[in-house]
Amino acid sequence: MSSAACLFCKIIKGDIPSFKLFESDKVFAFLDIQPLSRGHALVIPKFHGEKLTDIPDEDLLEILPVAKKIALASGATDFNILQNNGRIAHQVVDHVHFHMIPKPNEQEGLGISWPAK
Ligand code: D5M
Repeated sequence: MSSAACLFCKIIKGDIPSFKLFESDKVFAFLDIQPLSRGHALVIPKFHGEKLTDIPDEDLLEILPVAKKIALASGATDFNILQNNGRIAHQVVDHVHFHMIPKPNEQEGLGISWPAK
């Protein structure tokens, strides 16, 4: 799929609205529209590529620090970082994305207050 037709490229450009959490030259992060838990976020490279293997190393290097920042800002002590490649691996949107999925603490829940600072 070309970058022009890509849903997440349109979100990066602002042509489709999102709840933005973070933006830099290479990285964009926003809330997932179908959250598996409160605060479920997506961290994506601005570089358009369908799979992890399509993304230059220098762009990938900036992803995990942003996922870490957003995980910390979520207040979740427990969370999953997940990245799917290909239909068999449950990838639905063909622009590389890392899920940050907070796991609620049964006693305290999630005290999330977006946007991340
Ligand atoms: O996950 C793709 C994820 O993308 C899935 O959790 C829903 C999310 N999604 C789809 N459209 C949107 C919009 N418009 N805003 C925010 N989030 C969105 P995958 O790993 O490909 O299965």
